[in-house]
Amino acid sequence: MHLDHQDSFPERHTYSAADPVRADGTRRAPRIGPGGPVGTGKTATVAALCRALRDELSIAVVTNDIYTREDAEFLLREAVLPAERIAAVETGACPHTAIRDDISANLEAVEDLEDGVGPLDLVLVESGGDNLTATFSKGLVDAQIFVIDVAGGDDIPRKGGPGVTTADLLVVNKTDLAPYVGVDLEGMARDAKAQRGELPVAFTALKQPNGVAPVAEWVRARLSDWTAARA
Ligand SMILES: Nc1nc2c(ncn2[C@@H]2O[C@H](COP(=O)(O)OP(=O)(O)O)[C@@H](O)[C@H]2O)c(=O)[nH]1
Ligand SMILES: [Mg+2]
Repeated sequence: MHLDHQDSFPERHTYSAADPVRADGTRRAPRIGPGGPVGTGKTATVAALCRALRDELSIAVVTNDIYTREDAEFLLREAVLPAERIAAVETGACPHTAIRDDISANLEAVEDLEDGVGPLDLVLVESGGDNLTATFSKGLVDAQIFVIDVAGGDDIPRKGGPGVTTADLLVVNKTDLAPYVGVDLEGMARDAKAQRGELPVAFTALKQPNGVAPVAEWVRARLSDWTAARA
């Protein structure tokens, strides 16, 4: 029996991009999500971005850990932002579920920060460490940064996966370690380009002074795009 499904498929319901306008009609802060495997430098990226941008922007951060508030506590200890600008979501499960599947706890944390210390210019939502397939729902963030590091091996860009191939920015961190782990940075850059085409890649050494500069520049450019879209 042949069934013609053309007119009979059910309507699809997916998370669409979160509404960019607040209830009062003003444009809300863009939400940028650093994700990537455990230990690559997501929290280091968030900390360095806060230090680089906090004098020019009103920033808030949401962290995601499985059973702890470790990343939020690190950011507090490092005093990258006042405590009331940092919120911790305990995912209780694989971190990607809270940034991709059921994003409600993260959305609530973002909204509480906006209500408590807003109006904000920028919200950073750090994913818990996950694997190469972990990506954010477009209903939670407006742009994603995928953080990998050279110590994970120079074959990671070649292995692909949605983080490496589709993130709005790919950060290859810990370039200072390249000589110690025998990694060819130019080869990594070629592989990343082959996977990503024109999408940008930033090589960073976040432990070095101003090592976050290429990522901070990219964030500034995203913010001016965001503001320009208001017109
Ligand atoms: N050598 C080196 N270590 C780094 C760099 N960035 C971060 N780290 C260290 O790598 C470890 C994991 O970083 P973290 O930001 O917590 O990773 P996360 O799990 O992705 O959030 C920490 O000990 C950081 O101090 C870097 O550029 N170079
Ligand atoms: Mg972290």
